[in-house]
Formats: sequence, C-alpha cells, structure tokens
Amino acid sequence: MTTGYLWDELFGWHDTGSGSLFPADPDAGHQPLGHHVAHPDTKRRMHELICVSGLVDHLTRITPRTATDEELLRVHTPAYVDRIRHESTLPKGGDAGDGISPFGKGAFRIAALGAGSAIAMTEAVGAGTVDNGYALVNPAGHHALPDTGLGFCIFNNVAIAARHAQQALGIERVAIVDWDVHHGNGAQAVFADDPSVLTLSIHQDNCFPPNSGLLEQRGTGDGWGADVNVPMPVGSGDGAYQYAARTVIGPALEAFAPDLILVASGFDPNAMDPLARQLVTTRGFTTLTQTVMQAADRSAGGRLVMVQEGGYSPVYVPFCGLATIETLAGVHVMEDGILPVVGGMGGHALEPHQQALVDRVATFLPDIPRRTVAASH
Ligand code: 3YP
Ligand code: ZN
Repeated sequence: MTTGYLWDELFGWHDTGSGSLFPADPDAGHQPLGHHVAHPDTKRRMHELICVSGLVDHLTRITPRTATDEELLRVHTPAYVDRIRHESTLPKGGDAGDGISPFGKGAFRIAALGAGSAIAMTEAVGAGTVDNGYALVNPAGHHALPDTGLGFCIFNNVAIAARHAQQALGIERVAIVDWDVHHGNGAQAVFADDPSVLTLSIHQDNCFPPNSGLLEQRGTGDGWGADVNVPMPVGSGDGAYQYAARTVIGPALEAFAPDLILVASGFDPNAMDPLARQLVTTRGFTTLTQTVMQAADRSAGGRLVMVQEGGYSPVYVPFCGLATIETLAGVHVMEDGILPVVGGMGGHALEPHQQALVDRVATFLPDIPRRTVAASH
C-alpha cells in the first residue's frame, strides 16, 4: 500500500487575524487573541507529529501545486475569484464573505495552493502513483459556495477536486464523504442536482451553518437521493459514529459504487474540540477511515483521497490525523497519547436516540442512484 501525503509550509502562513472566533471588536466585547480558533498551528502540529512519529517515512510526498483560474472556475464564479484575488493584494487582506472568515494579504496564493493540492493528490491517486492519499491543506473549503466563502473557508477544495476528477481525469462517479463535525453544505449545493456525485455528510445536528444539513435535504431534480445527511445528535461518541459508519456510510457507498472517493476530513468531531460537542476519538476516526477504504476497494480500485477540513484542538487534532493516515497507510507507529483521557469518558456507547437517527437515515439508502450496467467496468 502506498499512501500519498501533502503539506506545504505556506499553509501554516494563512493569517486568520487577531480575533478569537469573531474579529476583535471592543464595542462588541470581542477581545483580540494571539491564536484565532482556526489558527493554522493546529494543522502545522499535525504535520509535525506525522514527521516526528516517523509516519512520514512510510508515506510518499506529493508535490503541492496552485490551482489555475480555470480549475477554480469549475466551482466558483469569476466575480468571487476576482474579489478574493483583489482583497489578497490589500495590506490588511479581506474576508471570505461572512465577516468571520478573515484572511491576510496573500491569502489567494495560499487558498489556490490548497485547492491545487487537493487536485494534485487526486491526480496522483487517479494515475496510480499512490494507492490513496491525504492532502493536509489549509484553509478548509467545505463551506465555500460558488459565489462566497463561509465558515473560515475560501475555495471549496473538495468540490474543485471532484470536478477535476470528472472533467480532466475522466472519472465518472465520485462520492464525497464529509465527516467534519459541521455540515458539508458547499458540495451539497454544488452537486445538488448531479446524480454522478454522491454527497454524504455526517455532522453534529444543526451545528454550522445554521439550519443546514437536515435529514430532509436529499438532493434536487436528477440528483435526488444522491445527497445524504447524517445529523448526529449532540454528544455522539465512538459508538454512535461507528454505528453510522457500518449502517449508513459503508452501505451508501456500496449502493452508489463510486469510481473515486473523496473525504472532506475534519477532525472537529473530536472529544476536545472547541467548536462542537461530539466525543469522537482516534477509535472513531480509524473506523471511519477503514469504512471508506473498504468501500474504495469494492468499487473504485481503492482510489481514495482525503482533504483536510476543520479541527480546532491543538492538543488532539495531531493524534486524530496521525491515526487516520496510519490507517490509510496500513502502519502503526505511535499510540494516541490522549486516548487515556478521552477514551474512557462516559458517552461512547451507542445510545438509543443516536441509533434511531442513524436507522432513519438508513431508510434512504434505496433511493441512492445506482450505477447502470452500461457505466460499470
Ligand atoms: C465557523 C463559525 C462557527 C463554527 C465554525 C465552523 C468552522 C468549521 O470548522 N467548519 O467545518
Ligand atoms: Zn468543521
């Protein structure tokens, strides 16, 4: 098994400003803070653990590249791409669109490198240079819509990679599995009426964006059934996520039979995250990873690309990333040093209300569009 890996020091230079979660504003009571909640140090620490643990010696480094305008425009509008490019030239930068997604001067270069890096990993997996891969990019992308950024996201890296897979690499059916604790609204919107892209998001029920990722959102037009939301109850732990993996994620991917699986890999369902209230540990992320790997083996020749999204605990995200990439690569180099703290907490066992939610989503599985005989190979 060869696993691709990608990180660029430039991702660690994404400037999230002097605010905390909101921009500093004394009149609103928002104090400045040295580390914004989405400060890139969390992801830089994940990269450094991957190096220090020795895992990097088992991985194949894939070279980052910048997305071209043509590639960005497969998802985003010209006006939006131009606005981000322009604000990136300003001495104090700008905002992706919602007033809580500040970026510094030069952010366009960083965000375009992130989108291009998601493409580069997809190309490496598509060409068979590596069997699967993890693109540790920053900033995240999964909230970004064609004409605006949102929730710390500028360009929708995963959606751009999916479009590239289809339009440049000739890959027909793409499944996007989003396990960031927040809803993957961007891909849901971009591919809503597209039956050739399955979007499956498992997230904390109504966490962010507001009223997004509801059970009832199942796609539109021809794409009806190819959008699956699993809004997990607040407080869900390893048992609930493992039950969802086995009852919904695995079977949904089996039904859809993609030629490529992209994962929007957020580690913010973790038990220590400041921006959500779930209880997932490395045990849960390992099961999720095994589930998508098995699905990729079934229909996609193992082709699986993970792209980094959120995750805000500088303490625990590095271990979550390590366990995920260890699983991808089929090696084990270091124990989860935090599991003694988070693994024994109450709440990991599947609870009836969590099972009921997952079972309800499972009733949608027969509506997932099947691969037709003509398209199979
Ligand atoms: C954006 C503002 C409050 C929650 C936050 C979510 C960012 C994120 O990790 N999205 O996946
Ligand atoms: Zn998130």
